[in-house]
Amino acid sequence: MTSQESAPARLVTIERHILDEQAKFPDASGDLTNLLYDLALAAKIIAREVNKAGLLDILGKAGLNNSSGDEVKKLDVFADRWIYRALDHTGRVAVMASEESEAIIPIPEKFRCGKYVLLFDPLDGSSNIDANAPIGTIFSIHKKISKGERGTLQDCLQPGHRQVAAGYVLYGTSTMLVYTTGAGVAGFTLDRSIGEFILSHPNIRVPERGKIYSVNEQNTIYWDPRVRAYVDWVKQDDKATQRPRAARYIGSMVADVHRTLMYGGLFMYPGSRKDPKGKLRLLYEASPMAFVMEQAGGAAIDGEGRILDIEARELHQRTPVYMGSKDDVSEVRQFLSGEHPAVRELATR
Ligand code: AFP
Repeated sequence: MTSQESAPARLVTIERHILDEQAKFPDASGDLTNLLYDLALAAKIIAREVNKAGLLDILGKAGLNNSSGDEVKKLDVFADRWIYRALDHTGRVAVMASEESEAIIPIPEKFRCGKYVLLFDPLDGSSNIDANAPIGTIFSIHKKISKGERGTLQDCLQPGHRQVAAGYVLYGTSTMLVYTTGAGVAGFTLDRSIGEFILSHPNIRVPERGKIYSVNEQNTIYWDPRVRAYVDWVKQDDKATQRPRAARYIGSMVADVHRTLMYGGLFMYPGSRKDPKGKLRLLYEASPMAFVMEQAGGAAIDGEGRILDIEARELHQRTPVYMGSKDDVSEVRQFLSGEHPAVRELATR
């Protein structure tokens, strides 16, 4: 076999893929394409730091708290700054918002504003950093809707179904970037030797039914009895409904949702007596991941309706999350609404 014969049919870099996608829209200015490039570049820089985190004295607490009161580690700060620096001067973004900042992040006056709005969680799952467990970056892109030149809070508080693109970067055994622009989901793996994200998972589809449930069961005592009933039910033995299901929980949303995309199943972070809206943030976590999940053929709800239809009232709003395989989401929805026979039984006991 010659070396030409053994070479893969076509090596597609993320740049090539984004450009090919743009070509489907003859009126596209290229701004979104370039914005996604910029994010991919920031992701490579963050991946580099995440990878040498154990070697450098970058680990450890920065002595700050983010606006949601969580502990901030140095790598969060690093990731936050790099995403900002990759985008602030490009003329493509009108305003940004980060999970790490209390208020919106304006574009400096000296730079031109563009037509896009970027919301991001720079380093999600950061409590896993010291354990070398997977962490991720999540991003959500909207079009600016306010009238003036510079973006406003109104631009950031749009419902998820108006996103023009969303995705995440998973810093795990390898670094992957997964994104959607509303026409399916594609995944790219970073080839460190050439510094390029290469298309490794074209057209990702989540299985319609999964065998895994993923939730922090420490919160069981605070859950609504219907959530408890569902989690008890998935552990029972019944071949016909593919039970018992396996439990998997990393505690890093990007990693838990990525596994759910690959293998199917249900990832959930329910509301509870302690935290009625759960823990996850609508704009930085739930909404972009819901867009990806739906585009891969799955579903994402807050227990009642689509996460993508939730009206955002504040930047750091939280929402309960149930996302994954369509059948699994519809099953948990039946439990939560009280329609499932197993819950009706519970009510008559
Ligand atoms: P950290 O960034 O503080 O580690 O939080 C991660 C996260 O926001 C999300 O990625 C996880 O799914 C969720 O919190 C885990 O929360 P619990 O630790 O309460 O299970």
